[in-house]
Amino acid sequence: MSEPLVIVTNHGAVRVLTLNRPAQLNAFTAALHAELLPAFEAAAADPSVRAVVLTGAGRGFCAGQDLNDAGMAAAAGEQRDVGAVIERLYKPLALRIRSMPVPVIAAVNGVAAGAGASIAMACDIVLAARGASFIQAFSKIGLIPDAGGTWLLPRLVGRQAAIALAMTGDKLSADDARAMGIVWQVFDDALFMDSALALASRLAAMPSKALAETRRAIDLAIGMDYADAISMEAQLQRQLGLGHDFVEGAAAFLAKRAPVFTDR
Ligand code: T3D
Repeated sequence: MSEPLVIVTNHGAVRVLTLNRPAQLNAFTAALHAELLPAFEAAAADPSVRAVVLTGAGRGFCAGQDLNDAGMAAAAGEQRDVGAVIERLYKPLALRIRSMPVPVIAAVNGVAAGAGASIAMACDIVLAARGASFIQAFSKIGLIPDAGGTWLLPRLVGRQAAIALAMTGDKLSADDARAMGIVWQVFDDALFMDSALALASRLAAMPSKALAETRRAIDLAIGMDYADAISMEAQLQRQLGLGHDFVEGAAAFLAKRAPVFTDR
């Protein structure tokens, strides 16, 4: 039997999805997409999963689109139509990540290039091993940032830095990526996965529904004016206020005990 292209493991309530094409730095093929999206769907549907970590096997996180993958064009239905690949494979993946009912952490263990960097940035929190790097590799092969990169990058680093990174395709170290706002925290390589799992476990014990709605509210607010954002917050807060987790959180605080959150 061949190795899975996505290794799925559980660490308590944390589901870890490991891209598993280490010899190609976990570059995306149609076959990898065909395992990764269902793996996210399965995590979304499983009530025992309260946080997801996306990482890579070996020395890379993900080198973006596999430039050798003949199956990719076939899966897109049209030869050489890169746009179709984005629409049919990367867009559903990115949207699934951005609408997960639980927090998603990108544990960037090594190089994240091209669409690999975009998918990392689509996650809620990006952690990086000190030896990891980020490369907007697209310009070097005559493309623009995709898989959400044009939307995500300027929101994280600002317009000028986004354009400079995308035009030059220069490699950004983990520490520089943190300074620019792409990465939340950097950990020494030897401690990296344990540190990522520790944060994921902490988030898994928190009120999942409120965390997912926090992501949604912030994404919605970006396109709104101040007054509309406050009204949107009121609407979401009304729903959360009627949920179990708010009652439990407040009761646990007043009783000076640890809360047990279950909403999802
Ligand atoms: O249809 C579409 O095209 C959709 C478009 C999607 C958007 C994109 O993602 S476009 C961007 C695609 N990605 C790239 O252009 C990155 C290409 N890779 C690199 O520039 C370098 O590999 C890295 C900077 C990421 C890492 O460099 P380094 O020196 O650490 O490793 P390496 O030796 O270059 O790579 C190791 C192996 O992985 C090597 O294979 P080999 O020679 O040992 O058999 C290399 O060919 C392979 N590899 C790395 N990236 C890719 C890849 N093979 C296929 N596709 C890759 N993207």
